[in-house]
Amino acid sequence: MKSDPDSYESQVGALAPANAIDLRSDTVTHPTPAMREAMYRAEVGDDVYGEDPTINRLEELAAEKVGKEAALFVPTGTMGNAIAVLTHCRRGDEIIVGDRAHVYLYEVGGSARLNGSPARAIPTLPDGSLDPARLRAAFLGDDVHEARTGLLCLENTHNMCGGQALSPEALHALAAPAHERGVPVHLDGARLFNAAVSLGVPASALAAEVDSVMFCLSKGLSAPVGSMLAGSRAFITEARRGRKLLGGGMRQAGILAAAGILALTEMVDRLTEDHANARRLAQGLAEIPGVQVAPESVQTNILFFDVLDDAGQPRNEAFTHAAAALGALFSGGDLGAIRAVTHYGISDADVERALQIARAAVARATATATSARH
Ligand code: TLP
Repeated sequence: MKSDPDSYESQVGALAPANAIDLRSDTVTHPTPAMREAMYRAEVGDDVYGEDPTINRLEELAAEKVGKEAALFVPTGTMGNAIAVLTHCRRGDEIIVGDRAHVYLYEVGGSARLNGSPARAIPTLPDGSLDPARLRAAFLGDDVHEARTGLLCLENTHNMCGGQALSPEALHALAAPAHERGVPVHLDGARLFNAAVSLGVPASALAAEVDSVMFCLSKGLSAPVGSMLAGSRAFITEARRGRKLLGGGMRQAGILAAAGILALTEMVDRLTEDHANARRLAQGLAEIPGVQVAPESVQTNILFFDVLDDAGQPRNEAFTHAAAALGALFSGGDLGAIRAVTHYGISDADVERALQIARAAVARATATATSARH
């Protein structure tokens, strides 16, 4: 999951031929030709003064899409989530989060480092929701020995749970215990529009039960940079201060916002193609002996699978290296499974080629294991 040059994903990328099919993440998408054109023509101003007309337009559009009063353009999803913690919590308040959440696993412990807010991690269930009993027991604050709970963080779609989408009803069930105790709820909706398209509901229905939501314009929506944080007007006014604190006030960033506007207006409906490709990929993988995958559980653009040799031993790393050398890049998840993510730029034909490569890579990975045992 890391992006430093020594990381597993980067090493896998370095192994690959130049025209490799890159299924490591939807973060690898490039801007569309229309985005490049809009970026070239974008009107700009100093956004720290609130004077960039393109950013102002994007912020209004984003707020409207998720049914909130206001929104803020931020450089990354990680910064959007960090600002949510800074804005909702007093220093030292705990946050409740799932133990497989991106906020917990892959954001450098930001809540603790930036706000002195420890994470109380409770079990993430396979559908991306949280164990209800553990959630109810996790709220603190009545006892003088305890820190106060400042925030509940949810994730939709859930990355490490294979892109599972939480419905409005599921979100309601998770948010209600927090709201009963006066605790705000933040949604890491990096892939909120994948969830919305998959469930056939507007994104605003998925944000209705939460006090703030972050979603990414990059990833599946293909903007080169940028995420949005949305909430009440008062929340966003304070969040603007948090963004400045973290160094995220970007001045003439309307050049980036121009691509973000197209991400929201032109790139949402086509996510169904990515979802169909992920499903097809999973079905094809299921036909390869030695691959363990559950195609019926694929809801959006992320899937996980394992490669086992004939003794039932995992060969995931050997598979990923073999596939990279043959021209298909995969990444990994928190529990060691192989991750594939479909996105803009991956065609039906790429899926078929990736399946051919996967078949050959399984043979190589499992043959190495067999010969190593003899
Ligand atoms: N996810 C990346 C990696 O960091 C793992 C990926 O390849 O999937 N929330 C969720 C649910 C995410 O998946 C990500 C990125 C983020 C937040 C952070 O977004 P950025 O990369 O813009 O900081």
